Amino acid sequence: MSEREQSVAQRAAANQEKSPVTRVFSGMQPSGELHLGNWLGALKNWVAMQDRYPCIFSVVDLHALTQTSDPDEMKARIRDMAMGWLAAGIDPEKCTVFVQSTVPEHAELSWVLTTLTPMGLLERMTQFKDKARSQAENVNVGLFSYPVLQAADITIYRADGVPVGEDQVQHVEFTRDLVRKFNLKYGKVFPEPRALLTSSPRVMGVDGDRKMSKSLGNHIGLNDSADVLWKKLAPAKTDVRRVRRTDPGVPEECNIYKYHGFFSTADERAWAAEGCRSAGIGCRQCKEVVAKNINAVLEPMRERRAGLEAHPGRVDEILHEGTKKLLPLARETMGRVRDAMGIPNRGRYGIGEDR
Ligand code: AQP
Repeated sequence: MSEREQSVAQRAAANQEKSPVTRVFSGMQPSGELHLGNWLGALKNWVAMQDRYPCIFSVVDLHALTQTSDPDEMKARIRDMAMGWLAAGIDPEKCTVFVQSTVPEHAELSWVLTTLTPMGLLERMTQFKDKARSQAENVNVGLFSYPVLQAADITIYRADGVPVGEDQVQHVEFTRDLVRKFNLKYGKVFPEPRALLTSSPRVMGVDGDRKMSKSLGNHIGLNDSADVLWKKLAPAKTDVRRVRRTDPGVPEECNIYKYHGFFSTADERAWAAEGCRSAGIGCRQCKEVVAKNINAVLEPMRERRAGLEAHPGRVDEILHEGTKKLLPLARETMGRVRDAMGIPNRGRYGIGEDR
């Protein structure tokens, strides 16, 4: 394990040991297909957590507006993302699933939090710097203030557990800073949230060089067929020492061996490690076992997804139910925020109760 991986693992373990989580919130942008990085870094954790905590999971379409502007594409992607979650095991009987923009209090609280946010803090966010580079033609203010909206997503439900991948930890820490600032200035309204990481908080892409990401084209989609999966895995980078079949390698420095860590049994991992070190097996053989094991995980998802695709209306209903369930809680939080800050509650003007 590298030093970086060790520190992330330690942080993840420390996170689990802290005070108990009472409510979980997390979201994903409908910016394209779900991939193994999303699943291993976050979604798998969501599925496990729905049995242990009250969980709220949001398709964060307002965030996606910072990147996508095609209305038809947006509509299709929102439903597609929800389908992907349900196919992966998210159960609306156990947790709440909804679309961010259908609860307007996210945007309202976001503005309030913006007034507490120093520019300098946002300028330090690495995701903003990365995105500003990768979409240089569209560096909008939403991209810059993205972490503030994310802080509002979490705090509007007064959630204290946020299952995310490593790339989002900085944003959760930012949320904690804002919460402390708000509570100090206006009185305690919000609990301090913390990131909940899996044991695979940063999954590398098939290029072996960078984080698995759709935009980098180095991902394996949760909806990929066995054929597509193999087309991506077969040329995937392995340990650079293994130029020829007879060259021995160092499994700990091979990304495919890391995938074995996520998907294979202890025996298979031992077989791969020994075969790599001794050049007893070739990289192709090693990848075939990984492919078999990834397929075993994806196959039930593909089947569930096919079932959902036959009933898209059911997915819309689930999302609608989620919104209905969450609106009162979001309104209650905004009522508390308004009281704390000395701005009027809407109820006073006869335009709806806040709490
Ligand atoms: N490679 C990854 N390893 C571990 N966790 C990951 N996550 C994303 N990639 C990895 C986690 O998945 C959740 C969804 O995050 P998102 O909505 O921000 O998705 P994303 O980052 O937009 O996914 P991409 O593929 O990286 O998108 P592009 O390429 O469009 O920027 C988060 O919890 C994230 O940490």
